Amino acid sequence: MVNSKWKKLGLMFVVMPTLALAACGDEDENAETGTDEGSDSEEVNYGEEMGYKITGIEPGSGVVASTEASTEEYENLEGWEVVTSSSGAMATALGEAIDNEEPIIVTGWSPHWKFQKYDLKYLEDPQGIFGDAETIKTMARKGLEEENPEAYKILDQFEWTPADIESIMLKVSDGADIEEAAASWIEENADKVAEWTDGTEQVDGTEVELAYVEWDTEVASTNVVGKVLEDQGFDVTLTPLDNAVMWQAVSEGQADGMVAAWLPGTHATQLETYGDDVVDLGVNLEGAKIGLVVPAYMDIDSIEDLTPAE
Ligand code: PBE
Repeated sequence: MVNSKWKKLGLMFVVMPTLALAACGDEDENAETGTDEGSDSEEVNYGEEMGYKITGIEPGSGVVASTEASTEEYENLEGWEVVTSSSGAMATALGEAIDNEEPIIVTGWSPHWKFQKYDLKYLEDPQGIFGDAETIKTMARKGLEEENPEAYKILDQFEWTPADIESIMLKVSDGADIEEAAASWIEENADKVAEWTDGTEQVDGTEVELAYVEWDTEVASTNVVGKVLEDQGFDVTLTPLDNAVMWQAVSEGQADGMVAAWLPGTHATQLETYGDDVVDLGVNLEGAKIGLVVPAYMDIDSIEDLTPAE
């Protein structure tokens, strides 16, 4: 599979190298050391320890937008900041914080391998800013059904479960190559894949282009679908883009489709902007969720347990 020609859009990710700051906080005034403030009390001020920063991911992500909204809506998050970077940088910061048993709040989502690797919890969200259960949906460009019916049908029939996608994400987080992990999942799940290709014929090099964002979930799903298409004889291009640009690309027909639409909440803004110009092929995964995620050792349960910045 080829990676794209779209660099000209200039909208690919800029991965900011500032990740570590979010995790460690620039002020290293560990409450545990208890130097200034007699902090042997259980009342640890996590906010202060974290510099009132939430470790975000890509700026265009729905979960970052919701987190920014939460800092406006929750009075107790007054003065908090969402530091954006990339999904990879967030995962690194989370791992480092856990190694050091430091507090950290990340913009999280499920399915995700982090829940299999670490003991984590979602903070309760009494105001419902992060929504409830999410699904992941597939969107195709208008005209694909007529112009490339085999690809359209495979995209339409693609669906799987959190356990399926997590098994791939976990391997990749342990260092496996995504193309190899996708290929071996496909081999081990031939029955499921046969349902996706059911009723379609092999093609001979027909081009198909899928847009995606480099979130772990979408890296896994897009590579699997891409490989299935390739095995059916397609000439596949996978194009990593910013979230809004992914939607735009499908709506304008520059990409044939994507399997990365998080709804009803996470990408509601993008659906509103581009929804009339894409074809909704339905849910490909049930049981997704977004929210603020912390290590289980942190002694808070709700967003409302955090305190305003001083
Ligand atoms: N995510 C993963 C995306 C959707 C997929 C939750 C990081 C987002 O927030 O837009």
